[in-house]
Amino acid sequence: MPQDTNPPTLRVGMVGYAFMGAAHSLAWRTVGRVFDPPLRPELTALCGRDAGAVRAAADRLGWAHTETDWRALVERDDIDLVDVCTPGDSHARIAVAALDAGKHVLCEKPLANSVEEAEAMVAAAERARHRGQQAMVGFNYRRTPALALARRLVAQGRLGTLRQLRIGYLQDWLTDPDHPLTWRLRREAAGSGALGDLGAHAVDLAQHLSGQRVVGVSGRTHTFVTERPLPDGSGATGAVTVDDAAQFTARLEGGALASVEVSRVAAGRKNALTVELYGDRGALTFDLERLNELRYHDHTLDPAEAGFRRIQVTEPTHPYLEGWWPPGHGLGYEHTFTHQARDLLDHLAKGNRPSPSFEDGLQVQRVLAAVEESAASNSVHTPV
Ligand code: SOE
Repeated sequence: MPQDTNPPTLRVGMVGYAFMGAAHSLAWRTVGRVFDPPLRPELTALCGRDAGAVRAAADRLGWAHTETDWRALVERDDIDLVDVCTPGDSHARIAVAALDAGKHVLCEKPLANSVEEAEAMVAAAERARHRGQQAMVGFNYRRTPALALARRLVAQGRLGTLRQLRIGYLQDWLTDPDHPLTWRLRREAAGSGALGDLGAHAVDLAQHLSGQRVVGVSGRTHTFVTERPLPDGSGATGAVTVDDAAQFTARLEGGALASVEVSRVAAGRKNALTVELYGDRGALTFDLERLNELRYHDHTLDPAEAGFRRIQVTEPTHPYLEGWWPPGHGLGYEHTFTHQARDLLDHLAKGNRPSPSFEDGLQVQRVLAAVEESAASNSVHTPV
């Protein structure tokens, strides 16, 4: 629980206030009430294009000032960190300008819409680091306590040599062909579909949990609904230019094999992120729909007694749990963002490079681009 001291402040400016903006706002407000961060975030200014809407969002989410132009936000003298929660097509512009203006940056995932944009962001982060500013990309699921525990167990060798990873991230909000053609369905705004949005989490988790980079992929993407109604209600339709679903296999540098499946058309699956890790000494499984649990199998035990057991990840000795509730009371999706804020504040206070860095975000982008290339080359072998 927080101590009664007054740490220095970190004045935050945020661009975007929809789903992710709301999640980040709650995190910035909560982090100092639960943990004891070395910097105290101040919700200084919120930016959005519509003056009335951004003011209403600022009042609701607790921001002091508003801006309608992100350029004005990044130039403000009373901002230390810019939090980028906009669609992917503006990440690079805003993050590079903010870093060049001497601000720290937190940027939502995926880092960018292309490898080129991500490279420019890494170059800006490198320049900024020499001046003392840091950049981090927001892969929030790393901060789910059960997945942080999974990483700890893998690093301790409890699974032995990792052989196979299976990661699924399935949603169903695009199952209905009448779902409108919003920005997430347009390549120029979103970069890609389920692959970039959900596959980015899967790739980051595969690499983060295993401690190994992806070195080769073979993939397939598909758009099941190719035309959707325009969001203006006119009745006209437009072309969907991103994938609805993607599947790929990958080889990791340590020799493990991974298979990844992502979808926005998996009827009945709302936000089903599942992770399975298999090594020669044990295995772990996780399901975001039961996010306070991790299942662990110790393969070194007598087979007569071995088997998956459920670890309830709510002990104060589990990652991030020391600040929260007594054992068994459980956390949710939004807490991952609070943990992200806590870790970032720690890194900033120590002057460390935060993790995941923009370099990590670029690596994920390269893997996603390789999957798209593989899918486009469509090397299909027909059974004869
Ligand atoms: C939408 O598919 C979305 O909000 C993603 O953009 C998030 O990263 C994921 O956490 C939940 O689903």
